[in-house]
Amino acid sequence: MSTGTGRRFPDGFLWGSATASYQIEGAVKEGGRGPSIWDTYSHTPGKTLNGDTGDIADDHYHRWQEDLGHIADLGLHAYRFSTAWPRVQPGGRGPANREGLDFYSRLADGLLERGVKPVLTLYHWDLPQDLEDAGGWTARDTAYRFADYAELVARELGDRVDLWTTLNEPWCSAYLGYGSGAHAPGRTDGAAALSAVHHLNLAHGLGLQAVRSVLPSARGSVTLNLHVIRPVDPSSDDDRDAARRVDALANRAFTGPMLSGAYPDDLLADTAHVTDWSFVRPGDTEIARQPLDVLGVNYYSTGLVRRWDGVEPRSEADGHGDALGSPWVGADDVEFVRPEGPYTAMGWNIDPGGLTELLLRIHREHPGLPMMITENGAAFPDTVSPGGAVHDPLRVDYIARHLEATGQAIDQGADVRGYFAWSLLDNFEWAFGYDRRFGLIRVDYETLERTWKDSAHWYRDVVARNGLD
Ligand code: IFM
Repeated sequence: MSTGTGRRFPDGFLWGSATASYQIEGAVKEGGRGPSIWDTYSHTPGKTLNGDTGDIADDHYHRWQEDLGHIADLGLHAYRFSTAWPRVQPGGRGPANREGLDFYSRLADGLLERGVKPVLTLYHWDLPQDLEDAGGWTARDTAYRFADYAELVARELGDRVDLWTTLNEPWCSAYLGYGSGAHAPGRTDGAAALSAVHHLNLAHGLGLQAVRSVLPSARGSVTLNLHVIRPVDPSSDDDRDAARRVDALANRAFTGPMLSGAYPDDLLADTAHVTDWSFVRPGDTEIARQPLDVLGVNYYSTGLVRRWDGVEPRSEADGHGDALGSPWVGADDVEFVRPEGPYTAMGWNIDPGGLTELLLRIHREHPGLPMMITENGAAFPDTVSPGGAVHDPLRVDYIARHLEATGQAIDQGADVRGYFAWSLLDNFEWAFGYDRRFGLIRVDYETLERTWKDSAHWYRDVVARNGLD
């Protein structure tokens, strides 16, 4: 296990941990909350492992004060959480639900009282079901409804929020939600996925404009799960082209409009047989390109691709097919190959060097853009020892290696301002239900008792010393 590089981080480096509303709150029918696409999806037989739902989750809605205690005891500088759109606006439109806003208002106050900065994400996947019924992210109107919702939250929470993040991982919302169907709302339509990509980009721009219309000096961001994609054979033109195509879909479909104000030509050409992109209207990509104070980067693993010859069976690691559709819209001749291990319980490879590479790429392509690691962490099959402790050396090792990798990017010039461990608590891991545990703190799903894992104790020390031991 390698944790002790002695690495220290720049003064003012922001240490935090992250969660998301549907994954922890529970209380799905309380406080005037309306149904979201994840309520519908998780209650549809066969969609989640063991049929798990977020109905109770970590019961954070009732235990938020206890959870704030853990955040304070960890010594975190910041806490990244999301507001649930269907708690704030139950049907996704119209006036705010007072009880929903009050919940987040109390949370923000509680954080500030404990000296912790609230880092707020407006959308971490729980779209109000009524909006999905009207077309969801394939409907342009959803982007405008998102801006209204963003304004309601900004008016309520105002300058108590340190950093406003519009969307979390729009890649997942678009491609898993509408392409592969592995996430809510479970649609499997490539053209729909690409229109969702665009309406999410538009929503990001409109949402940030709406926040700043109320709070002109609001610090704004978006969190992307940018992919590090490598060709199986770097000397093969075909494999390099496969990597380019996946990079366009996964990364540049978002960084193009959001950071450069245009979709990349190769993305439009690669997907021309799927859609004509006529849902992009003049001026949209300028709206998507709002000044960002920070780019949120979520990183877990890397991807390996090659050109598929259409004859050999696809690798088991391939993201195409099965009962589901493909998230890789229009890239039918690209094959995903399982990278070298070791792997986490998600089956994801552990490759800290990919994080250094990613941070340096963003630094090179978008100089002057500060970044924060808004999620990084690992699921492992934790066990509780007879004395009640949870020894999770693999999680400690994973986080330590990724912190060192972050430090190496900083050494080479990347402007990385903070790190948020995913996740504060074990929680509802989407289609994997409660089976995969990412928390620094264990949640017993029978009693809802919280127990610090070794990684929580270790992370508290990292935060206190501003670096690795
Ligand atoms: O749990 C998720 C989170 O909601 C978004 N980023 C990845 C995490 C692990 O899968």
